[in-house]
Amino acid sequence: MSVESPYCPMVPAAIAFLVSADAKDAAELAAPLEASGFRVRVSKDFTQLREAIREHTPDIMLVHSKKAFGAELALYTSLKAILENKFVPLVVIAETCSEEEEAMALSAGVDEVLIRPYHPLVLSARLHSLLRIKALHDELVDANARLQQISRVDPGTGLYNRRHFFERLEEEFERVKRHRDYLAVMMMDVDHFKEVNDTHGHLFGDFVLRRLAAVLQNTSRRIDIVARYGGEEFAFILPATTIWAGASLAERIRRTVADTVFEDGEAKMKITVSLGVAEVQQGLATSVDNLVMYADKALLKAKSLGRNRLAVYGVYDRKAPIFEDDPTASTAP
Ligand code: GH3
Ligand code: MG
Ligand code: MG
Repeated sequence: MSVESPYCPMVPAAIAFLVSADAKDAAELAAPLEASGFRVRVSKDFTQLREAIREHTPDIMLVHSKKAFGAELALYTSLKAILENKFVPLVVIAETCSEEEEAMALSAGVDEVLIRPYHPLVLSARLHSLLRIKALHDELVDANARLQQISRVDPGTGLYNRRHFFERLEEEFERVKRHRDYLAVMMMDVDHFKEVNDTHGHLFGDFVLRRLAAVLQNTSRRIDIVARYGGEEFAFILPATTIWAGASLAERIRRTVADTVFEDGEAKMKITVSLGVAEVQQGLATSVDNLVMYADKALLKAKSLGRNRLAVYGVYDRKAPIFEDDPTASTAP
């Protein structure tokens, strides 16, 4: 039995978990729910209910309470807590209930208290009203997740954007300050990218950047954060990475990019990249901006030394001479 209206639509797949200690009561309570479109799964106590929730999240939960609420209040609160940020309406079906008990149940996290006997139409309408609120809540959670994703991602390449890069770098920087771990940052710039656009057009340029992003993602490790810093510049956060490990990753990326043929069916070309690496302890960076600036300085060095190479800030490397402003200069080999 149910009322159908724009405000009270049938929800064919709505799943209701019902807790009732007594099989006869459970059957009586389940019948009108099933008649108004719910698929009902019965548990005989809270332990069984929790097991059922672990297997599957219901759309609504109903608890049949035969006595004064008392001890059950804490169970209601803990039930809502295990569902974390999901909103699953919790309805108590009471045989008797004082106004005080009703208020306490609602304060404990219960969303609706229904006192028997009730008309099946009222039961159906109340439950559908809760499902309406749930649908709005779920839409909001989805929309927030989508917005959060959009706000982090560069649409041209699918990589993280500059804003997310700095957010994550701040987090990593705080972490290494506490644990005295290593943290490297790598900046990368495509060499003579203007020529790519000038020779094959901007659309091919865009294609190259997209493909390049995929190459960078595949070449770096899962824990690394790869971001588009802007234009044809990319930035990497390399957690738990010494300057030497960072340099070796930079060299792997340099070689992989140089070996890749960028081909979209019409045009075809190769590109090279220059990279600069800096590491917190090595460069004695005191802030995130500092660290990025050091990696940038190293990148400029790589550019000025002829491109298609890497440079590291603060230490010797095969292709990167030590910088004048390097605080470790006197101890380097
Ligand atoms: P260098 O080796 O010194 O880095 O030379 P370059 O040509 O790469 O550097 P420059 O800064 O002169 O030019 C960068 C070019 O990158 C110019 C700009 O139009 C192009 N560019 C930046 N973002 C995009 C993009 O999203 N799509 C395309 N197609 N081109 C872009
Ligand atoms: Mg550039
Ligand atoms: Mg460039």
